[in-house]
Amino acid sequence: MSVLKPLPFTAVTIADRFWAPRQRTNSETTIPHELAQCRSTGRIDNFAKAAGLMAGKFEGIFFNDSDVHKWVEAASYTLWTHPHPQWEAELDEVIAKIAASQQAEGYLNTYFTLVEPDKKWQNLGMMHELYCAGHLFEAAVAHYQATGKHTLLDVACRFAALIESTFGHGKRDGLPGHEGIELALVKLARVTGEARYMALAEYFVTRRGHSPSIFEKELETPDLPGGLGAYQHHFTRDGKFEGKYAQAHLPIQEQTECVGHAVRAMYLYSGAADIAYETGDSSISDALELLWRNVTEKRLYVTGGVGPSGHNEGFTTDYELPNVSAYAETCASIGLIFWAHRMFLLYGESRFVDVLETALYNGALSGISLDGRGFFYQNPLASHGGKHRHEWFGCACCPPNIARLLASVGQYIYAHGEKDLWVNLYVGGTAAATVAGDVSLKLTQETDYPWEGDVKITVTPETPVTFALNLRIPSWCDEFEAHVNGEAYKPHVNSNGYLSIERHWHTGDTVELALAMPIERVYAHPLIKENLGRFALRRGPLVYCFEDVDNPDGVFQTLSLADDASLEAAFHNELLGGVTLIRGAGTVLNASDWGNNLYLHAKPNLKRTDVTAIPYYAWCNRGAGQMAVWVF
Ligand code: FUB
Ligand code: ZN
Repeated sequence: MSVLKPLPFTAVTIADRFWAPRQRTNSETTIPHELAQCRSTGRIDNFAKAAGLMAGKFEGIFFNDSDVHKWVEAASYTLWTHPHPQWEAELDEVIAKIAASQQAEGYLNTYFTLVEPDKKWQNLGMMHELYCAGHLFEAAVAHYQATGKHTLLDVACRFAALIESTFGHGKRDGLPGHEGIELALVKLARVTGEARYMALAEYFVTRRGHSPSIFEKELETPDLPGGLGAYQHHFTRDGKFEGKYAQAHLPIQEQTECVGHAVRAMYLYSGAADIAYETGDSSISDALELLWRNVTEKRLYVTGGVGPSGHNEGFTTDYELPNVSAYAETCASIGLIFWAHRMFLLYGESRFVDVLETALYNGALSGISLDGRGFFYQNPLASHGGKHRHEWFGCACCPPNIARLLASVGQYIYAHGEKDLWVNLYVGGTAAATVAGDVSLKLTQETDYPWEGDVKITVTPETPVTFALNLRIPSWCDEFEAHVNGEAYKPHVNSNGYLSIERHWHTGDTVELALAMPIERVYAHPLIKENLGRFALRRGPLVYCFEDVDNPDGVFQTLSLADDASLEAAFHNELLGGVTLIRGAGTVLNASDWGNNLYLHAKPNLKRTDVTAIPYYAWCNRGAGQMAVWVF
């Protein structure tokens, strides 16, 4: 097992034509838009009310604080990438209200402060106090890293100290019903050096799933805040407490299948990977490997979406991956990115980044519109036309989650070990790193990824230095060439999936990597029933889809491409913010062939038509229409 570290977002700048414009839109449109939504829905006022700064009742859902915390996290990263004095002042103002709402003992949750002050920590299974705390901690760490200010970090530490003195071995037995605090405590521990936060994270990860069940016991509490109804998902149909919904059915070391609510699961596995990383506990990493195999071999959408069912917002059974009804929550794909990143840091293997990349460019990115103010909660793989993007949601976990992901995407590009450097994502820009112990180095990436697979990397160490530059060869890439300082480099991909170039590097040394990016047809396992006889198109990291607006001929659902149809990829600057379209000849059924007949007795003719596919992430940006990832 290797122990790698990511280059933080503060060490990376992005300058390309894919991510840089998205980060700019995030900064100029999404961040202000989301703040306005948090304001108009009473989310910010809830803090002012809890602080006694204004009169009034709590507004909204009991975990609305978490949306503000995620917004603070996103805005903090954005201040680093796009400094903006006005936004810094607005952020400071929001943080001041959050801080003012903190109770004397350190407690911070506006719902309980305003609505049920005597019932704190009583319904951990459903009422999200620890989940909201986790998002607060993540926001505080990001704010501190981006601005150097302690304003929110101090608040987070006071609350973390209270939670730490309340829960744990020899203290009160308690667990979050919605995970997230585990990975947040790890971040807080790393930035503050406080070992007790790490120990608490470990307790939350490892106590889960042991009997007696904390959640089952909690049900005996008379007059539970939030009521019993909220617990419904924890029970089987015959009324037995089960715990799968919140991954509390088995200790993490014994879990082999991804179950229950998908966002909860992704956050738990991320926190567990952090603990395995910190402690070296192989019983946890071995279980995570089994869980990883379960999700990637049996429960993952081709887009990197997870959790097909709206019923539990989560997992069902192996191979059940419906298209139109796919839930595939934006937050779940984001959670998968968190988990995949941590698995890479644990194992140093590119297979984890392959999944990270797929979720990033597809299932997560589809969650936000091109103009930065329209969101998806669910990310289906087909639509009959009724699916719209929304400016906000009553339960608004996804919009600020995608904002914080976009603002911090720099942290997923590079990693370093004690000596060497890893390039995981191909994104134009620069990175500052230290290699071979203590040699500072600048690295510049030039690329038009994801549209083209050519990448040029220039290495600028402060003094000549020997180390290995590990370039990820994506699993979708069957052919590539590499040149070092213009000379062909013998391509040898190591068993971890990297082209490892170990040499004595001098200022200005270059590596050119040419990843072949053909259009590929992807076929689903036959047990994924809806996709039988169908295929999806993929080019490089991008999964494609068809929209009826580009394919208006005939019955959209019958769109088909011949086996030998030649497909062409070409970049169109004028469309959808600039995208590579895939075009080719196909066929479609013509409804008009039926005339006034309900049934025909002769096999209908297929009509020849030109077919156009767009990147999946870009769908539903021209109004709601029909869409399909899988076609015949
Ligand atoms: O419960 C908090 C968040 O709201 C979950 O992660 C989402 O699935 C949504 O239910
Ligand atoms: Zn969400």
